[in-house]
Amino acid sequence: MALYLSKSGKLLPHFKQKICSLGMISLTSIGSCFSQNPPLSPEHGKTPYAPPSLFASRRFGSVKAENLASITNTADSQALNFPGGMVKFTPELKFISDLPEERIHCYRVLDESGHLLTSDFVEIDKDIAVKMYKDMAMLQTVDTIFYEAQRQGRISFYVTTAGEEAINIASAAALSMDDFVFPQYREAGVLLWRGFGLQDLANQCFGNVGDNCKGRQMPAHYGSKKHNYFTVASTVATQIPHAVGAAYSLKMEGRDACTITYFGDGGTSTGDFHAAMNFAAVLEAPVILFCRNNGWAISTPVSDQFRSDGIVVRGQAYGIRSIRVDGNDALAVCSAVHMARKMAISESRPVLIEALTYRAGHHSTSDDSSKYRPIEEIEWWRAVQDPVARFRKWLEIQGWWSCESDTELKDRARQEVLNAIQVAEKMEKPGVGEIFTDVYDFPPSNLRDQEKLLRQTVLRHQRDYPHFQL
Ligand SMILES: Cc1ncc(C[n+]2csc(CCOP(=O)(O)OP(=O)(O)O)c2C)c(N)n1
Ligand SMILES: [Mg+2]
Repeated sequence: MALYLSKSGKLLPHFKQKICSLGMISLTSIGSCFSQNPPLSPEHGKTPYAPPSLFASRRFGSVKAENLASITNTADSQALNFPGGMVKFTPELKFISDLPEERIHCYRVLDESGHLLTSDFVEIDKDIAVKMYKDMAMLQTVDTIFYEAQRQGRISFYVTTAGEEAINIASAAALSMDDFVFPQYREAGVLLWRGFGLQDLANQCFGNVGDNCKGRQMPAHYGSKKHNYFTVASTVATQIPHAVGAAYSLKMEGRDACTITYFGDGGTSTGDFHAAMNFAAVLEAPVILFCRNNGWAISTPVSDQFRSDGIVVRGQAYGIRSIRVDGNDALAVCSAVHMARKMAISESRPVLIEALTYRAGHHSTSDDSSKYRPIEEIEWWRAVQDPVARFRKWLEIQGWWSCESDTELKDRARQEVLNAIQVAEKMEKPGVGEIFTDVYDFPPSNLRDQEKLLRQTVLRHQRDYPHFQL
């Protein structure tokens, strides 16, 4: 522990505080704050040592014990010198309200017809904008065809990103490849943006020898070390504390990178979410906590999950800067993540983003959402709030996209995805023995016994396990 802390103490010079006013912080004011930050040195290990004061900064100021006497005698007797900082007294017997008079507003850049509503956003150039649109359209195609493949019995499970394409692609576009991603399971687009190919996606879903998870994961539970994308774990919200811990280690190493973790509204109903929020705030970890509030946790609506004004208000409760954005507006998402990343790294702090969106598909292939929500609700979101159509309209207004390019893109995307599926389907499955590799150099006796038993079972019932390679 001592070594751990002394190591992190050396990094403090990289994370000098900038003074920003508390309260509302606009994109423009953040931008101007950044220029005050010293650039990170590439040779982090060689930074001159500064006395460790791991969390020197943004705490409520506390008064040292040796100064207590002078405070009590001279200073404001209407304040309590509490260990967590000075607190003013009040003669009013008044409780803090449970709900604010007005809900936190939602930051939006594009209206439904693709027109700009503000100039307060991070501009992107044509190449990036067109790639964003192409990847969003590709993600839709992948979802449609993989979903159909599951319905045809070719893969066992699938989960789509339908309705959340802007969250996937626009957030990915605002990150650096050095940033580490800790996904829930509805963020395959982030991986696509980073260069994980269609064949890689298909191989994973078919669990064949080309799958870098060696067939050990459920379909759509991707992971890629090369792309700094941690493997999806079905257990909701376990990735949030992992992202905070990893962010803290990036900070200790003085890396010019942050982590981002995605989770749904349902994820915030877990203990892991709250523990992670508190750790992130106290450790001042450079992590972006990205909540996809899509209205539903399988069949549980958000109104049955929490009574607060959504997720965004929890940021302040934990001492974390936060923003609510329109998750179906690619420019709003991209701007918010871009600024959050800057704040996370240059100020060494966590940032919470709540993106309002809608799960436009079923929860997964194991679900039928028409059983618990009105079809009209789904149709309205699909027709009026489609994030891909909205971004396309903006591209067309910019003169960067046309009907012809759209038709060509979608035809090609369909062909490429179908081709990837056909190739993946024909590839062999990994050998049975692979289930037992990669954890121990020398597997313990219980695992060796299990492997023996498995091989015997497959041999005895070969007709039931046609794909098992012994
Ligand atoms: C710890 C845990 N509890 C319950 C489940 C079952 N489960 C799987 S997904 C899910 C809903 C998650 O909803 P949300 O976080 O809003 O994500 P969304 O599916 O809406 O993207 C639940 C309860 C689980 N996988 N893990
Ligand atoms: Mg949800």
